Formats: sequence, structure tokens, C-alpha cells
Amino acid sequence: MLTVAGTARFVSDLHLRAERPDLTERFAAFLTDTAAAKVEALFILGDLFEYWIGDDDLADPFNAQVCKLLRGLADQGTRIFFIAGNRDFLIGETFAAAAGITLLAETETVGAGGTPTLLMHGDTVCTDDIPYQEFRRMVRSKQWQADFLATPLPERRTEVENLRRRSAAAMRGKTVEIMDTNAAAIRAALTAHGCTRLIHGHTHRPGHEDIALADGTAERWVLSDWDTGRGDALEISAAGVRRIDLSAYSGSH
Ligand SMILES: [Mn+2]
Repeated sequence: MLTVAGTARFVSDLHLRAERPDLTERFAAFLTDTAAAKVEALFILGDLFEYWIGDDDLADPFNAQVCKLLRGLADQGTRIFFIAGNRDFLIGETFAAAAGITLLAETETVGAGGTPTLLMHGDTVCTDDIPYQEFRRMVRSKQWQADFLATPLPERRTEVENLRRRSAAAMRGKTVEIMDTNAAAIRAALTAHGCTRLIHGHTHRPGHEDIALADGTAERWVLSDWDTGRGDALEISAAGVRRIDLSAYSGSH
């Protein structure tokens, strides 16, 4: 198990995109603070980008800018780990090497603050949303990804726009409950991995709750998205767990 002896920070669902320079500015300020605080490990739990169409799009100026920001933190000694979200699961080893980050599996156990902690993006435990899980299986298949990555970049951009429109339309027909996490799936994941803490994002429903397991209690932290006027990071250190409110964070202060 990966163990973090010092301070660890966790963020999710930043949804960075060229059309929202305010988000990138906030991310840059957060990374500067993370370096200054000598954070040992930063975990990005998916949807760093609004979309990612392949590592061969690294020459895009916006993508290169975000890559450089991550590299800057890595070069200052913070280890950066990434779990893919449902929008940036095509991030691969080329981007990882350029940005100085380490790609993790979709579910990972880390020791943080002395507690075995389960990390995931969060979409895998949204098991009530059956059409989404079917879609996920399709786009996570090696064949679909190979076919998609073999098409020219402009075609991929168009395809992603189509997928985003279809996804937004599908979401309008679903209840919040269907799109939220399934409590039994969460308990099963915690038990299977022997963890007493879960951190994830994806649902855009930030919160903190205790979860009763058959043999004790666990806690769940849901991280905020960054692009709807709020944003947070979770910090785990010897001092305990604290949520850092980033909604007022910007490069100017
Ligand atoms: Mn997501």
C-alpha cells in the first residue's frame, strides 16, 4: 500500500478548460500554496480536465499550460497522483511523464494520516445509473479507446462535443438519486479493501458522513467540483483532516 507519512491533499472535478481561465488561475494558486506548505503528496481524483481527447493533444496551448503547472509542483518535491475521471480517462503515460505525475488504478488504497483510505473518482459506485455504467464499460474498453485515438484530433473534438451534449440531455431525464452513489456499493468497496475512510468526487455533492459497516464505522468525504462557484481540497496531516475552502482562491491573493 502506498503510504504518505507527511501531509496529503486531495482534489477532484476541477473541470479545467480553456474557456474558464479563472479555474486555471485558481489551480495555479492552489499548487503554489501546496508547494509552500511542503505537501508530500497531491491526489487528483479525476475530472482534472473538462475533457481529454488523447495525449497527442499535448501541443494544445491550454493543455501544455496545465501540464507545465503540474510539472512545476512535481519539480518542487510534491508527488502527484492521478485517478482518471469520466471526462479525462484518456490521460495516458505520455501526459503523465510530461507532467511529472503518477497514474493510479480506478480504485486505490493509500495510508494517509495513519488511516487506510480508499480513493476513487466516484462514478464506479454510482451503480443505480445503469445507462451510465453501460456507457462507461464501452468507453473504457481497449477497442473503443484504440478506435477513438486512431481518428484525427478534429474528429475527436467533434465526437466529444456530441457525447457531452448527449450526456447533458440524458442527465436532464435522471433523478439526483439515480445519479448519486449507491450506499451498498460504497460499504462493499470499503469492506473489500479494508478501509475506514473513503474520499471521492464526481457527484458534485460535497459532504462528509459516517458509514456503519458490519465490523465498525468508516467515514466518507465527497469533494466539491471547482467550476460552479465553489471548490475545495481535503488535507490530511498529523493534525487530522481539514477541508480547505477554495471558492475565494485566486491568483490575485
Ligand atoms: Mn466525474
